[in-house]
Amino acid sequence: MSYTNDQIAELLREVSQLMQLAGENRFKVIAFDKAAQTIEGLQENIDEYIQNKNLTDIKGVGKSIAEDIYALEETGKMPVLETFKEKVPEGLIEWLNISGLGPKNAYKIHKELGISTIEELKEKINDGSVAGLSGLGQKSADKIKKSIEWMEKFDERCRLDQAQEIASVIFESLKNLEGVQQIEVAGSYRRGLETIGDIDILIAAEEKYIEDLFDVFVSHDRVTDVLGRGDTKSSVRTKEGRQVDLRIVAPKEFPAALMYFTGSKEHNIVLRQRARDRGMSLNEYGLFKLNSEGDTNFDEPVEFSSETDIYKKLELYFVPPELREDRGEFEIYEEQQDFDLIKDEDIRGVIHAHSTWSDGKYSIKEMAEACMERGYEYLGITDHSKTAAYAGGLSVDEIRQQWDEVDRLNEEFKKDGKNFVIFKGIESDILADGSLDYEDEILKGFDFVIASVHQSLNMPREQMMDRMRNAIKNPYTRILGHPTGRLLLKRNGSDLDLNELVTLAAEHNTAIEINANPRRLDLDWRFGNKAREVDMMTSINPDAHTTEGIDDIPFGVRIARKGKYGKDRVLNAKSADEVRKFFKRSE
Ligand code: DGT
Ligand code: CA
Ligand code: CA
Ligand code: ZN
Repeated sequence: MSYTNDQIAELLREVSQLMQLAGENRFKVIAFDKAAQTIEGLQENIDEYIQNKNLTDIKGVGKSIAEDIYALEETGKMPVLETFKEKVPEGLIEWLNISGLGPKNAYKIHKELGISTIEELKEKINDGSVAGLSGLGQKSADKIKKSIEWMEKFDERCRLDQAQEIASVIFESLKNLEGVQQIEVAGSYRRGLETIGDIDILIAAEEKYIEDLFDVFVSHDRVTDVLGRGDTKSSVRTKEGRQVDLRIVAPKEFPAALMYFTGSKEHNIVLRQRARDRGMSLNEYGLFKLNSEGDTNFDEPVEFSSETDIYKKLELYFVPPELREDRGEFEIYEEQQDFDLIKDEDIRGVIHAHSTWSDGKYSIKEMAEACMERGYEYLGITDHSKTAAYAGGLSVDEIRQQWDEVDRLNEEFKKDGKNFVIFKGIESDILADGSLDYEDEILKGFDFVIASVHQSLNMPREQMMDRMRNAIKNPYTRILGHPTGRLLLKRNGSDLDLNELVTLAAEHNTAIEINANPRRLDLDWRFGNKAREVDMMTSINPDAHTTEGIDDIPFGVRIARKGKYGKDRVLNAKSADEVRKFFKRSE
């Protein structure tokens, strides 16, 4: 086995966190944390040090940590981590985020009360058990309680897929209830933002149904706390720690309320101004004429029956929710109804998927069949390249065998009359200097190459830029994979000037993928305007490691919509023949 610098750093950091919770000596804790930091910032590949057995040459890596890393390399396990994993349950790590609760006390509470989740902790604070522990007392307990409340109130956001899981369950539980005329999830969720603060649900119902609807909502079995309940709005917290707001409005107000609560705030501000410019006032209740003093005249409503209607009154075509960010959508929808903005149904094939040849869970054939079942016309298989040894990257020999397998499968599909083709691809690591992972002789044999960074993501900006520029300019690179390497809410990506890279990619007729894995969604949609301006091609890639991973594509489509990609600029919305042409650079 071989590991990246980041992977090893992450493991060391986990050790230091677990050590804190186990009440381990402070200096040991710091030692692991420091080592993690150094290794993360290391220019060289740590593998070289491991092979040369000179890890202790790295400043901050002492003998015992070095031994742990050698052991990891040999056995796939880090002994010190295993020891502490046994001592401390994983849920406890989250407790470290509670200010006012030090690791020592955290360990004490966990040990003496036998609890390890934040929910349990809250219970034990409320029933006085925490205050009763020696060395804690009521004051500490109150402080912890407060900071949990604070943490939850200003809690980090969650990913779109996590929000979807919660939103859909609650939506389903409400949609068929008596009195519900219309229901929609609004807010950032409806706009398809990559991370979600709270989930906003909106229902159109007559007043007499409101109480019963709220009763069902607040007693849903996902709900752990009722944060507030009023005449028209209730807020709850789910057991995942997410806040969900339910607003119930009069049916005739629904379109205006939906528009308002979909946001974004910035989009709404422009809409309100457009209304004023046309002698009207727009708010969450509706559209009204202005009186002679320029105030809203609630006695003179302007009729509408849908969001489209309201937009029309503001001299706009319907703006798809994903575009409501005040980033140029008004200019577009003043002029035209649609510009072939990419849709789920437009996607014709799957590009960027892994198989058992590297770190995927299914064979190429199984992946291909899963694509066919879903109605796709092609699969671009891209296992990892040789430098990504930790992910089972392919040697030159293995590549040749894989090519034979793909040829065989393609013949088989043809014989069976299946309209399906597998493209031979590779997800080549972008090495530190920006070069690809094989000799030209081999690169030439692929139908296409996705070039991705998997190691040393934290190089200084200029160095990282050079690396990426080289990768984009390489004639074999057809798609740049997850360009920043970010993991949403977990790790910032590389420090890059993406506007420049988007431009460069367009110049070299190379696509930059929108990695559809909801943990990545990288390239970020915010570079969509630049991409549109320079006519950059994208490809909405699931980076699937399992057959289910293919189903991440719709997340990528949402992000592509936010980035204003038309169907014509999405590679896998094209036919297999057109894709082949793009790969061959022969247009
Ligand atoms: P989030 O929850 O942080 O992911 O983002 P949103 O966009 O869902 O924001 P949220 O839940 O605070 O509010 C939902 C929508 O309600 C928001 O997109 C626009 C509208 N809204 C909320 N507060 C205001 C406001 O103060 N002014 C305006 N114009 N609109 C607002
Ligand atoms: Ca929200
Ligand atoms: Ca909200
Ligand atoms: Zn991949």
